[in-house]
Amino acid sequence: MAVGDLHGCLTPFLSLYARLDVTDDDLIIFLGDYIDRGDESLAALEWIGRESLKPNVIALRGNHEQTLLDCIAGRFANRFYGSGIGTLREVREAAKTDPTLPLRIVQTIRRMPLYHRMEINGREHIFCHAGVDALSDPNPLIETQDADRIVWVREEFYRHYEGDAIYVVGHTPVQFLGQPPLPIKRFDDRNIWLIDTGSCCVDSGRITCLDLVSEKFWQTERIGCGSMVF
Ligand SMILES: [Mn+2]
Repeated sequence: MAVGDLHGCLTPFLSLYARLDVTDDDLIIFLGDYIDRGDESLAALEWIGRESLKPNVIALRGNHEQTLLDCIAGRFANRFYGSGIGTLREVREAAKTDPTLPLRIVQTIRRMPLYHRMEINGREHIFCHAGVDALSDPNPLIETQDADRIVWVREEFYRHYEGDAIYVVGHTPVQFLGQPPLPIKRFDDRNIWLIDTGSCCVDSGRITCLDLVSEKFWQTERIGCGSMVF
């Protein structure tokens, strides 16, 4: 089961997740971007941090986690982190009573892998937050990609990727591609499942969970209330 971008909307996600009857035999892969834009960023990050310690849960890293990590570690100036200002404020406030919090956040994010490869129904699947840069090579090896591209790439991936492995990604809300808020299979006739359905970031936004074995999916109610500009 893959889970698309949460973006700080933990409560609606957890009420959906509780209804899915997930067991220890199910492998759950979260595609990243747990934080920013919604108002439960810190709670979402702490929840995914605990959840990712379970052997059947993989929490991948998104560009928002990477940016938060870079800000806390001082590699990235906070003023450039527009959508994360609220999250940084939340962290700074909570750290006053819990001084180990920033270190715990750094450890949680450092533990998040960039991708996961596995076979499903006899086909190779690669799970990651955004994709790979396929502009000059239509089937690049994810192992040789810069971490930055894996969590940030957009058109260079979904307009140019031509490989046989099926990518399962989030990062770009399907609504931005002129689609209704449903997961997209074989985007633009490529081997890409795109399951970021906007969360709270776009007007028709919701959070999507997709079972790759049965191709059934589940969604929260519409939680998006704003129109985002990326
Ligand atoms: Mn993203």
